[in-house]
Amino acid sequence: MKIDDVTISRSVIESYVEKFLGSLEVEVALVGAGPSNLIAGYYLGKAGLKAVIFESKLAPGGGMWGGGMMFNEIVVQDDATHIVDEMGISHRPKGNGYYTMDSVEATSTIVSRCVKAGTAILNLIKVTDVLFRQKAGQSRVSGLVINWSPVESLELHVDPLGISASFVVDGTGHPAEICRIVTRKLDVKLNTKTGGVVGEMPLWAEKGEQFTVANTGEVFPGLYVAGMAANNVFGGPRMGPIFGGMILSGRKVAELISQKAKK
Ligand code: 48F
Repeated sequence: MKIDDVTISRSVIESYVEKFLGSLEVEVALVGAGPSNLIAGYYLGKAGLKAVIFESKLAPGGGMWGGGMMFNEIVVQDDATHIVDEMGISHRPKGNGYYTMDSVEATSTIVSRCVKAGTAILNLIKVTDVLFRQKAGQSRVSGLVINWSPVESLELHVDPLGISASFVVDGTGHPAEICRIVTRKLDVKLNTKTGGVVGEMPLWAEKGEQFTVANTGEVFPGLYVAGMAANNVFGGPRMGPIFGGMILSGRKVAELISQKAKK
């Protein structure tokens, strides 16, 4: 077979543009391809919702690849092993309901399952702002403002593009970037005890794991939080290299949005 460079280029550009155009008007736009949003993307795709994840870095997976202090193993507890089994990730019992997973196998598997379920991941795109509109007399987050990550990191003066979404999920992890943007730019209150981003507490795995799942949900009309962002926004502790909470949070946000989308 004769290989033609221009055909390779055209194929890449056409397929990417098709994927990108398909992401301009979605039911769910998820910010950050960490474990919570990847699991959410998998369940949203399975439920038949049109969803897309924007990830600012080259590799999706967030803080899951590196295990604990670069020992590339992570822990999952009994509560979440049914989801890990559904994904097809191997795990080894460590006693008392704890299991370890190879973090590379776990991360690559959830990335793959998310995309194969129909949720596209657009990497190297940074979300820099939200669309904010009135709908039925109510202010709501109704989309995202995006730009190529290198444009942002090089501080190039290039205008971004907007995409529309019925639901936005802040899954940006520790920084909770989207909630911070909303509180910084708009005169609105989040559904938290202070009305703003309360701030993350020090490490306490047991409390942090429960807190993540309990506080996953809508924080402002149209804006949801999942994973570590939920702990930061609502003022819960971090948890270190245990991932059951992230996994359950991802599934919960997908369920909440799927139920609302049906209405
Ligand atoms: O931090 P991250 O892995 O989010 P998570 O799903 O999981 C947290 C755990 O990894 C770990 C933990 C568990 O014990 O505490 O930290 O809550 O992934 C967040 C992703 O969001 C991307 C970022 O590059 C990372 O991959 N991200 C952050 N800000 C933006 C963004 C942005 N403005 N636009 C696009 N992507």
